[in-house]
Amino acid sequence: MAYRWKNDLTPAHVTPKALWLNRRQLIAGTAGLGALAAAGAAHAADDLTPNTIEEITNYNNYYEFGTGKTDPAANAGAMVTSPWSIKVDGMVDKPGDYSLADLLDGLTTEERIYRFRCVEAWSMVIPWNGVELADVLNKVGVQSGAKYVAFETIVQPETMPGVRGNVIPFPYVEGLRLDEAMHPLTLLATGIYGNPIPNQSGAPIRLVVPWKYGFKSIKAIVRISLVDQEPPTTWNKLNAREYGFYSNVNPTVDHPRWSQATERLVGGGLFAARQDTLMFNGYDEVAGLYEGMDLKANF
Ligand SMILES: Nc1nc2c(c(=O)[nH]1)N[C@H]1C(S)=C(S)[C@@H](COP(=O)(O)O)O[C@H]1N2
Ligand SMILES: [Mo]
Repeated sequence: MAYRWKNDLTPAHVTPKALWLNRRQLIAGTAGLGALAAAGAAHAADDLTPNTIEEITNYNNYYEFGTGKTDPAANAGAMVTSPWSIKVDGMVDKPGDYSLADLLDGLTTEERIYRFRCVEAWSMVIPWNGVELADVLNKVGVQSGAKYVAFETIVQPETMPGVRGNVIPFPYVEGLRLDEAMHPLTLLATGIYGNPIPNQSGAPIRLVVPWKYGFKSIKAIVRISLVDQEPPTTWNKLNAREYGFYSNVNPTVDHPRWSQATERLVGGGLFAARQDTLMFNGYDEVAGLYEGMDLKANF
């Protein structure tokens, strides 16, 4: 594993022991002791204490289930997440309708403890389990003309009150530039705290792009398309002035209606000070993806 996990893996002492063992087993079982040693050596100085599962699953944005922060927890229980099929199409060698198991077969599931920063200026720390999106893309074979990856969420009106209420246009869609999608920080998450990802958090599979605002991390993915044009994205279509395609976390580019310089850590307590928001949410290793780009114009 050549990649350095700056800011991502916490020391064992902040990870509950059962999860730590679980991670060791996952790593040892799939990639051997070399990977285990690399992961151990990569423990960064930055101690991220994950939010509790209660915090992570009771303060959500998931407009298919309503616009309130507790609507997803209240309403997502009836969502049908099995069987699950993902259409892979566009500029790929092996297009098709994959079952979730087939798409992930043979790939390494890892634990990644990431900061999560919503554009609304709240944040959490979430211990995801998932595979690198790059592994999935390499498996289906990206063709040379592809420049972007487009994603689509399931539309399940029977179980989704927000879809029936038409609160925003559905399906929810998102997209990444191909190099962003291939970056090793970019995950397709299938779990949190070592358990299958809860419905309100994006079951059975959702994107996690830790250096971008949370709305890029699309939930309940049923379609992944390799395309050569920048794909439409839900919040950009709704309000292009407020939500750009890139949406990299950037404390120097304010939202038109609020500052992005600081954030409120969910679960930090009533009297906790706001914390400074970091460029790229602290994931400086992605800076090279944007070299030469004006990040104020391409916000
Ligand atoms: N399909 C879908 N994906 C979505 C959303 C949504 O409304 N629908 N909300 C986004 C927003 S704004 C955020 S901040 C994150 C929230 O993820 P969380 O609820 O797991 O914290 O999901 C993103 N993915
Ligand atoms: Mo968000």
